Amino acid sequence: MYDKKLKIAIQKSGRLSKDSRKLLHNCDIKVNFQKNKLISFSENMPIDVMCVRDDDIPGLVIDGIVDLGIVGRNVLEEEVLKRKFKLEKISFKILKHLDFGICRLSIGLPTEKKYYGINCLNGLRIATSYPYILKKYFNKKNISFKLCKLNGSVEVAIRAGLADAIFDLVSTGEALVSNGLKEVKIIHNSSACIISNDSNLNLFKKNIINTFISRINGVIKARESKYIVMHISSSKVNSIINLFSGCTKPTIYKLKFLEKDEMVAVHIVSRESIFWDTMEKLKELGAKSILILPIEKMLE
Ligand code: PRT
Ligand code: ZN
Repeated sequence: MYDKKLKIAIQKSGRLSKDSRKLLHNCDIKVNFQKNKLISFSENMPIDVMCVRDDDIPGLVIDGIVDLGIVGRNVLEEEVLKRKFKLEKISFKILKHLDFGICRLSIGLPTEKKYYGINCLNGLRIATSYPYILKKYFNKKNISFKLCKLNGSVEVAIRAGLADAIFDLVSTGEALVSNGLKEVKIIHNSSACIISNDSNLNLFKKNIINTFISRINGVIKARESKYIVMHISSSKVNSIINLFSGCTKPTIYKLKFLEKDEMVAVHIVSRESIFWDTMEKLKELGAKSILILPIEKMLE
């Protein structure tokens, strides 16, 4: 049967779920999420959203059960390595790296334990939920270790006498510190990404995906950009533009209430956040009525 609905898998509840839903919302994909329902339908696009555990998302995409998935690269990499180890066929594509779910997989040791390089971990028992990523890295470095596979509470494994070291996700590092641990080596950097099973897509679905990705690009660009409005003497316009690297061509309006010095209104889209020191430099150049505004959407 010709499948006319795109299926997207996102995390049901957890660290990626709020941002994944927000991303769909910002791309104007309206979904009426209902508690405890596996599948929710979009009201305005031919899209179904499947809410599942994050660990299931790579497999659902690779096996072609859904077309797209939003998942952390850590979970994706672990599933891919596991399937490669079992000599299974893997087909998927990372369509877009996203700017949320940012974290890293690191080795943690008790604070008092001395660390003098990766070789000092040789032969230790290491607790982790990510054995395949750990094994890949240690094999490359020719280091052996004993595995303690845990699906949660990894940071208490040392205190519980289960392991000598841990290999776990770190974001701020507070969880490590509060468990008497220190981060000694980052092995894998991660953030959320969108993956697709491109071997399974008809033209109709490909078109919806292209629209979705183009909207995501617009959302991300808009989030990183600022709209700046100010009044300034026309002789200072070039100095102003030089302050904003990567800004698009400014729009300049002549102001009617002219005095000796010709004043203009300058509108600029800056690709970067604007800090107070830039505002102060603008003021030093004589700019008045400076406004920095957020941009909601951008399509170029
Ligand atoms: O139920 P389900 O299986 O779907 O969820 P889960 O419990 O397996 O995952 P969840 O929701 O905890 O995390 C989902 C994804 O978010 C992870 O796979 C990562 O891609 C990403 N992510 C980003 C993180 C963190 N930051 C993070 N800090 N995942 C986990 N943590 C843990 C960390 O290990 C520590 O225990 O959060 C705790 C606090 O971290 P610190 O360093 O900020 O103190
Ligand atoms: Zn999980």
